[in-house]
Amino acid sequence: MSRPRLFIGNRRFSSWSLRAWQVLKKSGLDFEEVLIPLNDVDTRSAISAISPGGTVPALHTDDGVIWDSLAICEWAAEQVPSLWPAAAPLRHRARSATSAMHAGFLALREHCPMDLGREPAAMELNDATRMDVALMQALWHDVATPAGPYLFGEWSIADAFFTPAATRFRSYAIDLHSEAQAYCDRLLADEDFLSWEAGALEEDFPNPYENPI
Ligand SMILES: N[C@@H](CCC(=O)N[C@@H](CS)C(=O)NCC(=O)O)C(=O)O
Repeated sequence: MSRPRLFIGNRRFSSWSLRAWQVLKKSGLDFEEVLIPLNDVDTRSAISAISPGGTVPALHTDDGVIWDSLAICEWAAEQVPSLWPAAAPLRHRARSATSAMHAGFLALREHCPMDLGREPAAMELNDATRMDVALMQALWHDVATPAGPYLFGEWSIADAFFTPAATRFRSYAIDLHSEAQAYCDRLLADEDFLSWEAGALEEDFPNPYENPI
């Protein structure tokens, strides 16, 4: 079996790539990573050549291509089931919370894009974004297992899905309840996240929000 290849976007901006990459790291599975710079004149053709969905992350395995972050995480969990909580009720909650993040919180995602190079600074939030911030904190409060330390006990795919949100709350200096802030601090102290972030800060690609193509 050849090494799976994970195609990712810029570490600084590609929140979907971060999720899949962090889960593959936690899985302990061997993989190779290939970075495709976003917001480049060649980006579209480069991504289309490796991803039927036209997006990164995309994972190439001997069995074919998986081109969605959650599908890549599920591929990893097929081999390393501990990426989801072992107890069925927790696992069901973890999958539900993960799907909520994968499919929702659009205002927060659009209005506060992940930018690991941004100096934390507050900005005016619109109503929809403020609602997303409140809803996410309520979701965490409702689903979290008190045992901790992560949302569902041990670190799981759900925590990978919320890590980019934690970076947004920090980058845009968004006030959180103390419980939510403590959870974000834990996510941002994760060693794999810190390694991704260090790589992001070394990147020298144009900022797509300042120089859109
Ligand atoms: N639902 C997809 C979303 C992936 C996505 O939107 N990726 C962005 C980068 S973060 C992308 O590839 N954009 C294409 C482009 O910038 O041309 C997933 O979960 O993987």
